[in-house]
Amino acid sequence: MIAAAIAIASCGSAQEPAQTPADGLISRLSALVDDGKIMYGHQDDLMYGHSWKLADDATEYVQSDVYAVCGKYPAVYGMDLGGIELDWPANLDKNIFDQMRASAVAHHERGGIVTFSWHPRNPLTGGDAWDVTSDQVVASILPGGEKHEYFMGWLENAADFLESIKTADGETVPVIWRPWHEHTGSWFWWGQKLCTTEQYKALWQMTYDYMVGERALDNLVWAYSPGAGELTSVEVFGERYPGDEIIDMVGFDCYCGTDYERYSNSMKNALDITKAFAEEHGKLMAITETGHEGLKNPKWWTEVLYPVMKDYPVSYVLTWRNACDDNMQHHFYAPFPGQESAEDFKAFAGLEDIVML
Ligand code: BMA
Repeated sequence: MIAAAIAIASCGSAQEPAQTPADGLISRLSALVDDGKIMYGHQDDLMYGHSWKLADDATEYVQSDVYAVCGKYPAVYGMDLGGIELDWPANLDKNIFDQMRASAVAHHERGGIVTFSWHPRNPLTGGDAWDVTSDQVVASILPGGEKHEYFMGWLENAADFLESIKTADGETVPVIWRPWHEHTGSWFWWGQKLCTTEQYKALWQMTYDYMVGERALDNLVWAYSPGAGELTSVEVFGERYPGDEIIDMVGFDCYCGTDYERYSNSMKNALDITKAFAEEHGKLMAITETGHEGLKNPKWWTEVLYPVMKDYPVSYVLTWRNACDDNMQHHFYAPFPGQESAEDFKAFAGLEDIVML
């Protein structure tokens, strides 16, 4: 357990305002970074794995490919809200929202940290998050746009869900909330070529004003994460940054192909830029998404990933999901028993500065 290492900072004195769940999480994250620790995270870890899927009626969240390999859970558990906007019972990757909520609580109660991204569908065309056929989508949902009222209903659904993640005692679970990610690329409808800098920033402001201003959600740690491929400078990193009043954590998404040297270079570049920006703005930093699809290098964890990140003050590194669908058996980013990088992952998870649960 990491409970001792990431114990929640004690509450303020009687005169000070009570600490919000988000403040408590920021304190935990900062303490870990100060201690030189990096948490390992895995997307959808408790929902399914390479060859299993949680039963629809399951109420316990104990199965995990990562646990099966090393006997420990990831410290950070990522999930995605895609589909919540349309009242779907399950998200875009078939995870039942009620089970996502319950597993987030279970993970929190084990001492872990939860993060949510969001791949909402396209509110203008009706397509998915990757539908970039129109560059008017962000414009259409901002105040005054034809889809504004409609989209506010989507934000309401997302806020309802994030607010509803509570323990049996009624304690709201803090989460790292990471909407509008990889916006430096142009593959999502909120991407670089699909809206102007002002529109992108206005989208964040509208999201924040609604969730924090209007709904008073106090459990969100707000994360900003461009795609690493486009990060040529600290200025590019900050170009569409929504502002210090909104953002608590900065990071980036960076994937590894079969050219490991190329990956190391782009990670180093993104880490240097993110670190400089984080220090300048006094923010936490993380590797919000990474991974090597199919883990074809048996030493990927200790010889590729770890060396490049170990000397940076990153609070966590999250690898993407282990898809279980028959046609997506190649799409995995954490090992499972027997996978060729499993032994190496065990060694990685056992390193002194890597935090697991
Ligand atoms: C992508 C892929 C997709 C998935 C999406 C949202 O990177 O894994 O299969 O639907 O993330 O989780």
